[in-house]
Amino acid sequence: MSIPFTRWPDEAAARYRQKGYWLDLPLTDILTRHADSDATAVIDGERRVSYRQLNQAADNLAAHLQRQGLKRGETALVQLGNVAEFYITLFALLRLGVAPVNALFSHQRSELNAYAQQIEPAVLIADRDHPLFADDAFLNAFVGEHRSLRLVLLRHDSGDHGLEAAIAQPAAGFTATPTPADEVAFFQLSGGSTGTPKLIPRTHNDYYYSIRRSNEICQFDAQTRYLCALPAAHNYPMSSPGALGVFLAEGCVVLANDPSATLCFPLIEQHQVNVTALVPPAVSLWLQAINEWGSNAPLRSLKLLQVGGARLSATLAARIPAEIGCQLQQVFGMAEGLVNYTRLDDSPECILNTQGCPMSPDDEVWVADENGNPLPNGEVGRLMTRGPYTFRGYFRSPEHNAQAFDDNGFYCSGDLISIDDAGYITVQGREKDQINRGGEKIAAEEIENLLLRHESVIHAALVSMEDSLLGEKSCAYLVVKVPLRAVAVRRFLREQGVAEFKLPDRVECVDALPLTPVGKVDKKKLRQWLADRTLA
Ligand code: AMP
Ligand code: DBH
Repeated sequence: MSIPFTRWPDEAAARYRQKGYWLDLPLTDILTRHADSDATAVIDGERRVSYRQLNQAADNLAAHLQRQGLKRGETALVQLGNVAEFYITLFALLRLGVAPVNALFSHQRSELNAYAQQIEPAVLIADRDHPLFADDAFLNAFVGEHRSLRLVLLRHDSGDHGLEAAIAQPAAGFTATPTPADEVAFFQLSGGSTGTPKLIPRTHNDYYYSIRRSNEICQFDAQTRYLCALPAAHNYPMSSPGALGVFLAEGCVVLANDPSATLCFPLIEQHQVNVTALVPPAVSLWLQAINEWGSNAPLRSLKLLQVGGARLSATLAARIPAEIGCQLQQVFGMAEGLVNYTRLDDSPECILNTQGCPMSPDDEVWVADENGNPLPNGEVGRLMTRGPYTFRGYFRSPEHNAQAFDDNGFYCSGDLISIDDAGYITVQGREKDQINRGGEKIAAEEIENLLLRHESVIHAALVSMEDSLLGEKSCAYLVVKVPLRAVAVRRFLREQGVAEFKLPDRVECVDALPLTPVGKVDKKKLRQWLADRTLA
């Protein structure tokens, strides 16, 4: 039994192998190659987990799951935060050949249901510390609804479901059964622009290559001490080079629950962290904290700060070397594949003003006009890409895939970019119907569909509005039967079980939504209304 997904054409796969990008090794190789190492792999609060222990823990959990009857080709729904168990679970499932969806810790009922519906998981691995799983009410309903579930393991559970207990049981005679390296290893989450959150199948071959290549560019090695303060499940802190890059290099991952300065500064100082990855709003807050404390001394060990996930202004970029005192690297990536980096030896102008260039020599990136024709360098248009680690189709989404890919397998990311003569990319805007709230992506249609469930809502449109800290926030324009206040709208959405960051920051009730000549909601005009209001 194998998980269906859109493969690369044979010709491309052969080329990627021939060039040494695809090694036909399972992702678990990242850990097993260090199975005898006593170096610290993860620092999680007071806990230090060595490579040997991490490897043993993953083996134990895999063996437990195997004894419970899980097999290669099945899927798992996982929701764990920035804890050592996240990596133990990931490697255990990869070892068994069970492909996980790693939901974000901020996700709620609505997202978990959407993922479970798509993958029909055999196992759920979650955390009692998450409000959804604090008692059994949601759990029972979820298991009742998703009949594919045969097993539940919960972190911080004292009863029958204990994840830690499963991890502690020694693995007797366990043999790994990973999926073949050119098949689905796990699913990444798309920021999305449609009603249902989309899943991205990632293979061992393509993901392992993206991690190896990232390590070369970012120069991660055994001395790397990486602070993971963004959600561990996200593609960026997982693979660019992220924690998996650190593990491959036998460095050390220090976990933080959030990127706040109060939490991160002491961790950086205590554990002599030398690299971390942030989104732009977190950079602003770090700079503010440094100015308030009057010193950047706790960050002295920091050599490199990666910033990505959302647009970084040149002004904010320039403050990083000046005020934090470390090097900046811009990262423009997507869970679908393509990742661009500024290089460590690029000129300051380039690092401050561009979002870098593709990491692989075989990333094919070009800019298309509205008709799908290529534009010359310097002109702004749609980003089109394919390559050795860029996916070829969302999981079970034929209609959406028909729109998101051209006939030659190029993925249209929905970003508007320009490429300069040196091949460096500048992100100029976005065409997809998405709000980028400080790196957290909101698919407008997903929230609009939920808003339409409200008995008073006739029409709904979610648009971005400028925000000095987050870059963008969201505003819901509603046509209603009876006036609705923002708090009531947010309460309603919370009741629909959607992640907090997706709740509209502002709500405007209007008589009618403006339409384009073809009769679609004119979101450009709505954004203009908002900008005019803010000015007034
Ligand atoms: P996701 O679909 O959640 O993986 O998000 C990927 C999207 O995040 C990209 O398509 C961009 O729209 C956005 N993004 C990521 N990094 C950057 C960056 N450095 N600058 C601007 N936008 C970015
Ligand atoms: O925003 C992203 O999805 C992202 C940003 C930087 C990403 O997936 C990545 C690097 O790998």
